Amino acid sequence: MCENVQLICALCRVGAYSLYRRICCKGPPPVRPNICVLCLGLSGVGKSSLLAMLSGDDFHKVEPTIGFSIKAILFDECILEVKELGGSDTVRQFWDRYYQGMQGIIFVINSTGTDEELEYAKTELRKALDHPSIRGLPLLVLANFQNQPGAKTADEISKFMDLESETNKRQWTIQGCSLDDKEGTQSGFLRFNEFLLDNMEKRAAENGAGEINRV
Ligand SMILES: Nc1nc2c(ncn2[C@@H]2O[C@H](COP(=O)(O)OP(=O)(O)OP(=O)(O)O)[C@@H](O)[C@H]2O)c(=O)[nH]1
Ligand SMILES: [Mg+2]
Repeated sequence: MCENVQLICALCRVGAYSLYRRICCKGPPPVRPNICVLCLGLSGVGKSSLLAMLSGDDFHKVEPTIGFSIKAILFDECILEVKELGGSDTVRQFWDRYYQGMQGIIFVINSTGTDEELEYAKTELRKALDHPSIRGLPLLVLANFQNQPGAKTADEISKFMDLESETNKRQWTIQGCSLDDKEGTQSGFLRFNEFLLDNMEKRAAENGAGEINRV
């Protein structure tokens, strides 16, 4: 009789402990991968403003970027460490010094630009994409200034930039965006993040490294 009571008490203790573990001890959430990406584009196309908007900073106060600036943007699935390079002529000639070790590339375009300005942007984009350190990296093109009259759509920009020719070389996506459209801008990043994580997994498998944490 006494033994039965002891057994029941022991079972109750195990049950209570399991319940306590289930409710209170879920353990820390899995660590999100930290991914380093570059943000390029001609001067004044809105790189700093969009990055400030996404990280919740005041985007009305941005100054032209001298050299480079780094911003961490938190998403559910990863943390993007974005290195923005200034787009002025003097900084642009040194862009390629920053390519080493990057895991993805964001290219911002002013969709209201003239054909001449867009040709210029296309030449700079091509130059970057053809660089050996950038080869194969996922690409996000942001067709910014969609809140301005006369802006070309993301489809029109995609055709102009001949992005289709990248399809066999890397995963890419284009997103129309503006400072008035945080949600739309974020949706482009969510697709981009998936590509970045795919690419990380692919590279980890090639190098025989362990799995990455995918939340
Ligand atoms: N109307 C409108 N203005 C924008 C938009 N995005 C950026 N701007 C404005 O464009 C100007 C230049 O923006 P920046 O973010 O400094 O541009 P940037 O590409 O970082 O320029 P650099 O750092 O010089 O290479 C700022 O006055 C922004 O407020 C947009 O979507 N719509
Ligand atoms: Mg800037």
